Amino acid sequence: MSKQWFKDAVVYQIYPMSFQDSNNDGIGDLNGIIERLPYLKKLGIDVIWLNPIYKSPNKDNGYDIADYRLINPEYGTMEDFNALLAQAHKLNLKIMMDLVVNHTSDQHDWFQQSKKSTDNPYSDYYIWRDPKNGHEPNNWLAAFGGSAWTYVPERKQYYLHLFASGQPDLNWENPEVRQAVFDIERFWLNKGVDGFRMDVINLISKPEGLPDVPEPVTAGKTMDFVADGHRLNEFLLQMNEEVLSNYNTITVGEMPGSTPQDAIKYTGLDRHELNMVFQFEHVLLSPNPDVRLGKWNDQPIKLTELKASLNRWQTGLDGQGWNSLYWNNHDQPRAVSRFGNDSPEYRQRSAEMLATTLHMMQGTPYIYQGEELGMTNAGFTRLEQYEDIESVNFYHELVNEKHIVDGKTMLKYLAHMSRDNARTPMQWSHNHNAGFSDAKPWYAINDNYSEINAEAALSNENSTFYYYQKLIKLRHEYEIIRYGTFIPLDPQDDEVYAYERKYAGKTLLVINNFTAKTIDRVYPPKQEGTLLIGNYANDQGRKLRPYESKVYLF
Ligand code: TEU
Ligand code: CA
Repeated sequence: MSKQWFKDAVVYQIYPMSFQDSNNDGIGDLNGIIERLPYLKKLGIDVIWLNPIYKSPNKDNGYDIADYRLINPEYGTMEDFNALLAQAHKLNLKIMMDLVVNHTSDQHDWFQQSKKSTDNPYSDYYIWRDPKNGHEPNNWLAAFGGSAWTYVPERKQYYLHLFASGQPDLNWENPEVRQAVFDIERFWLNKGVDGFRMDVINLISKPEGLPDVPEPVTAGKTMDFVADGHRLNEFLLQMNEEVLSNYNTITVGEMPGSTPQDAIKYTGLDRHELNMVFQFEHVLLSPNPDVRLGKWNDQPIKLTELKASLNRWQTGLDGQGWNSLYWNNHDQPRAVSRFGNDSPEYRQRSAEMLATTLHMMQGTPYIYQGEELGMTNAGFTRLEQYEDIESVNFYHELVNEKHIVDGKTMLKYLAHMSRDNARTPMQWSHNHNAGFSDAKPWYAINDNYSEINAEAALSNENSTFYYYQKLIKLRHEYEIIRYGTFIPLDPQDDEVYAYERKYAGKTLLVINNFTAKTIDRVYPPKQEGTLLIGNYANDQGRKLRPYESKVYLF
């Protein structure tokens, strides 16, 4: 297994809007992040992934960029950004930017020009098509509801947007568009940023001729149909050759719908494309049985299915590609609420159990802000509490327009799956507004902040924070955790997730009880050796207590 620094790293994801407000306008900002760098250093992470901080009308919270070279004024100035980068580097922390180049905002100057006529310098920057029999050019559906096409009278044409209408897709077939993207990358890399997380990068090459999706039931089907297009490898290779290979970067491709086979193509060392994929299979395992409802459901994922999926990625990429490891991010519900048990009794143990399961795998672990405190879902019960474009649009589409589901049920689905669950402000202390801001925060703070907060965690040596700190330290210390081969144990067991890692004659045995019960398990050939980490005191051998985790080295 070849060794590169990104394989030894642990990434911490910051959603700037909700991390720390420094000037008391209720919105998190860059200076707020600077204030909290010592906290991240203490946790022990290596890389910070910043969600988009560029100028944006924020229809999709920064994933609609109006200018790639400007900082959104709400977050501060370019000077603030330079200071953040310098401070981070001083602490030996790297900064990874979010690069959103499948689409721009409709407010971007390129689009403002492009939509004016069919013959201007930017007319071919986006994907324009004539109407077909007076209608949309094909049956594709947008990820945030409705058709993926919007009509513009000036051009008498439709433009494609796989997400909201305010997020027109760039035309990567146009070589000028590719050069424009490469220039943006150089701009940030020349400033000294350490790499990019590339938003939905597997959607940039559209299928030739833009044919109909065979079964157009959901936006998800459209996305799967478009994903991993025939020119994707070529575009990524060109990007690598012309830009990335000239810098020492970390590059992560966000790739909904990709398979392990696809991932090897993008991250294989001999391929010179990307360092790692950020895949979606395990977070999409509980779709609604009614396909029209897509991801909206309130059901837990079956452990055997979860194991099968993660095991397939672990063994599939071993020695050939590289995984990102994550339970949650700004698009997913909180890990402990979805995969663990967020009741007061089991919240801490199950959060630590999930962390153990993930951090002992092969790949680069990602911690989403607040996960290290065991932060939970928001607990919203009314539509007015939601802000996310996906949640709000789908409520209206599925409840009011299509009458596929009733409002009460949809609210249950949102409480379980909405992206807003992860977007409530970071809980720093039990003080007013959880120490996030002195002003009214832009978004509701979870009621449980007086109990779950960083200050409390830091003053308790047995907190989840210090458990994460220990996991990170172990990864940095033990090559077997970073490079060991992954061997699944007992895939049929629907209560325990156990696996082994093997490296240089050593074995790591990782055991995780996913239930609230005390159960009994024996893992041959031996369950002994040194206990590297566990979330209960006094190892009881074959007896596994509720949400117990333990890791042996022998
Ligand atoms: O997400 C891509 C994506 O496909 C989804 O996770 C999507 O957000 C949705 O949750 C599917 O149900 C990326 C970003 O992470 C997300 O925040 C953006 O909204 C999206 O791309 C568009 O840029
Ligand atoms: Ca602020």
